[in-house]
Amino acid sequence: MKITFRWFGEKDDSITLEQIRQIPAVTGVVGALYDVPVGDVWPMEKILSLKNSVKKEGLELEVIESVNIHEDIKLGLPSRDQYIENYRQCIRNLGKAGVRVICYNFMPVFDWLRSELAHKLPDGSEVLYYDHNVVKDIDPVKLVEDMATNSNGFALPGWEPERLAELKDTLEKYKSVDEEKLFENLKYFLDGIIPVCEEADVKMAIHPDDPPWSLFGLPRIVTCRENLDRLVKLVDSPYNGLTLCSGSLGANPENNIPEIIRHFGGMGRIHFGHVRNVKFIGDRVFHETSHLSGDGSLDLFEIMKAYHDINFTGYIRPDHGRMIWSEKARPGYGLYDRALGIAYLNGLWEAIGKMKKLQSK
Ligand SMILES: [Mn+2]
Repeated sequence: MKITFRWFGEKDDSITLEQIRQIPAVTGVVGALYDVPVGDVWPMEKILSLKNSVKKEGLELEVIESVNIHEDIKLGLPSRDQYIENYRQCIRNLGKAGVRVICYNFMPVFDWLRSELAHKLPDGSEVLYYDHNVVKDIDPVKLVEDMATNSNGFALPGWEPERLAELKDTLEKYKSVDEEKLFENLKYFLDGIIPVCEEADVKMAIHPDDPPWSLFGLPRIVTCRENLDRLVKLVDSPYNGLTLCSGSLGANPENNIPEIIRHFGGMGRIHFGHVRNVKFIGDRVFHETSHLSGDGSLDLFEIMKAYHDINFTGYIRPDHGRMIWSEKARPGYGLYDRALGIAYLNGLWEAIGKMKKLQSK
């Protein structure tokens, strides 16, 4: 496995490349261009400039998270063909720059969602928290309106209050898109891009929906093993693969993460692993934790052992961490707890490998 660390760029991240480089075993950064509007082609010179700044610090830029999908593609509007064409060019440009994996998601309208961004745990650390009882009765338009006053701590990437009119219009358009239609639209997108991925040697890795269930009546399809099975068959190519996010899929206790890793990893369809832990509090109520198995509901030893058993050679990154030691950073993306997470994953990996050697003697 190759260990990477997500970085939001010089302007948007409190963490420096030098700090990332000093975390044991990290060889690469997971980056993105944040100033290119969704749907546009990523310009070659901007990609190369990002790559060069990462390279200068002795790190690789082989994974992009994310190249976001324009809403018209998810909705299946006629305008999608132009956006798919742009995406194809984007893949070619990234491939030329040495990028091997693109992480993306296919969640309608909203990206990940939490009901609290800084929930205090007894030890004083702060974590992301989700309570479906809070979320289920909220009108999404009101939710974005409320963000203006910042009264409830929600963060909805990409839905700033000034885009409210657009949001109402988009929600209206989704009334005719159910799960079946969304699968169809995903297939249309994949049919358009996977041949280019094969030429450019860039693997697509879809990120599960977070949380893995429907919100605000909008369809969500990247939620469980059964749907992932359907997804990898939409286009039967190794370039149509997965970002296996243990914390997103794992928010539903019915998803057996080690088993899912063995299944899809055995098929060669996992290209990127996000590893983190969550703690179940109740039905569709959970919070994030440190990576340690004992702190959450997922067994990180079993997860790392599953990766080891499939001889995983793809990319891994620690996912969200807690906010600790008075660090000020974007929620989930502080330096300290993610670095602790990596140290722990390194320890598990080394121990699993050495135990296997001992047992084979
Ligand atoms: Mn993730």
